[in-house]
Amino acid sequence: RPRVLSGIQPTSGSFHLGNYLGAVRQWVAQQDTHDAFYMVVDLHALTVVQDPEALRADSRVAAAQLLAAGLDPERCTVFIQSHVPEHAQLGWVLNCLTGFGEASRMTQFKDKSVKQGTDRTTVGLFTYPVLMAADILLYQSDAVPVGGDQRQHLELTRVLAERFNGRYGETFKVPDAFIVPETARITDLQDPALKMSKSSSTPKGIVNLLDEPKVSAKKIKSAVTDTDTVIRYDEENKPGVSNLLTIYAALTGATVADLEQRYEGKGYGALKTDLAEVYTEWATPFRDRTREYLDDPETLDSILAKGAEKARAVAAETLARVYERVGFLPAK
Ligand code: AQP
Repeated sequence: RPRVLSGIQPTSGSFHLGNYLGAVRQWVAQQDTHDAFYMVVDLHALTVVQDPEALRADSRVAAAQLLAAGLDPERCTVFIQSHVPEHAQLGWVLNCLTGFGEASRMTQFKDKSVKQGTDRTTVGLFTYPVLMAADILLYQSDAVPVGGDQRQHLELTRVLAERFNGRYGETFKVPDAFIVPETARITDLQDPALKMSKSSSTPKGIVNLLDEPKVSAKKIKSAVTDTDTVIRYDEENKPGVSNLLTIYAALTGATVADLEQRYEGKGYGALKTDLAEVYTEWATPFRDRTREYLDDPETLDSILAKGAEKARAVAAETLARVYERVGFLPAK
């Protein structure tokens, strides 16, 4: 079975609809076709200021949401990144293989650092993509299911894998990004030119999966569309409507063409009302299941402990090979 690995940050508690449709939904599908490793990336979360207690709590909330979304610890490995120290250890080795200019060209870093200002931007945020490369390469992953915003980071991962292999001999598998084009970029409900995002969306533009479904339904109903009335997929001229059609199709399994036909001659109001209902039907049991996992932290922690053990077995093997290849003296 080919192997996949991916991760999600535990920040802000709730995942948003972009995280789910762009990434987590694929993870659920791939647990039956792949040897799958999925983690809550708390080391990555630390690249911006976190309240320690909130981070600890949010890591459990993130893990509970992954399970509630359908990840089954019997069919895949779910763990917390900081439980596997090899991530940070390989991250260091790869930092020493990455050019400063190369890291400076990462657009997500550029965007975020401009927004925050250099004084508030950490070196951790700068090396985030290198740690992400370590995450992926440790598991000899064949594919990495992510949203479109991670494409450039995946390209860096491939470059670093090839560079290491070229310098020290074949060590890492060179992974491919797995990006589903239809849901690669779920956009902000209020500004469809932007991606739906924890750090830049306004509260009205983002659908947080753990919010009261009523609150999210209201946001969907007041999503920005356009002055036309035709329900048609056209990313360029009708980005708001196209985003709603994408979400609707992804949540129901209908095709966008089906939906265009179903809503022919109907107004945006009908589409939004129906989508609000579809979303509510999906989100209500999702929230309930998340709460159930959170109500039983012992079971949750034991799932995560088993996941970390399985992950570590693979990660330790890769790291040992890397340490030997780069010339570290083995500890006796
Ligand atoms: N809008 C999106 N559409 C499709 N996929 C998305 N992802 C994020 N936003 C969208 C994908 O979700 C996965 C987890 O992402 P993350 O842990 O990196 O979460 P994040 O980056 O903190 O989420 P945000 O909202 O994008 O945060 P900020 O604003 O901080 O950058 C990834 O696979 C990602 O591609």
